[in-house]
Amino acid sequence: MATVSAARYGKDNVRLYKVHRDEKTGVQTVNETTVCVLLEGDIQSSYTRADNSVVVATDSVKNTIYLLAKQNPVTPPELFGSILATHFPAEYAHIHAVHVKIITHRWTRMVVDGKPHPHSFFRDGTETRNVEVYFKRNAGISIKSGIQGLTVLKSTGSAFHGFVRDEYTTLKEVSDRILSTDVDAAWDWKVFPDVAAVRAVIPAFDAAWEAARQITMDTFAKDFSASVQATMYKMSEQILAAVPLVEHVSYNLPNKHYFEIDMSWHKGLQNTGKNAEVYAPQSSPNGLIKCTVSRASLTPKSKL
Ligand code: AZA
Repeated sequence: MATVSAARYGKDNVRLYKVHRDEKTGVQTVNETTVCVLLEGDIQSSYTRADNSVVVATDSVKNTIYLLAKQNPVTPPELFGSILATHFPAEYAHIHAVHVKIITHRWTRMVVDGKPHPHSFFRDGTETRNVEVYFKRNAGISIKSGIQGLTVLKSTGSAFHGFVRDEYTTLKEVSDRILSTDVDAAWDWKVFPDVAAVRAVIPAFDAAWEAARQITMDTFAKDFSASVQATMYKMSEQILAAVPLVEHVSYNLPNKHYFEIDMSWHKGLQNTGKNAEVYAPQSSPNGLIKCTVSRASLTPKSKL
């Protein structure tokens, strides 16, 4: 006998743009996101018996995202995600839990003639601010915020030595190397009982995103990196210290290798070690280093 042991459904890749027009100053502010909303509940019969009476159509889910965006603030995304996630169980008795993901794309205001332009923006990179909200009836609102796709590189100030050397090892120990990664960082907030509790700390969400981004870049730049592992732990510790409402911080960092090119075969040209100038960036394979750092007072939550 078969049974549905897990099911969720909804609309993904809902693209949303909202403008705020300040009538007094004429300054406009824009927000562009990609939203996913998936519903869970007493929906098994739609799978097992083709019972569509329990299905809130994914088209209606999309319509609801647009309507709630019109009727509510869409920033910070943690708040809009909470409004979306709590809407469906409030509206439909058989929907018990909702997963929301909001990806915010960058529109950075242009500086024109030395001044911030009132209505022109540019996409300064593929970095996104991501928020995942999970609401379950009687279990509160869980929010994970993060940064994805922040590509960084340092041309020195990184080493890697002292690792296991055995019959499988060919990697040379280095005291100076290039370090590059695409930052994927996330932080889990303590569970909020309801939307009112989320509203009560609205400024904390942007402040945490700014702090996490700055800590990531400052530490990447200033820390003499003994390894990706050691550097990401230092970043996580600082985010926990900076944002009291955050319980766990996770990093997921590819180690994007830049290989030296031995040119000695050509007239003895020196391009390795301290003479290395021309490198071959590698797209694959890459190292992948992950960790979750939690407040010592909490039971570690493994996300590895
Ligand atoms: N961590 C690093 O920072 N660099 C590496 C690793 C590692 O685990 N393995 N090879 N190179």
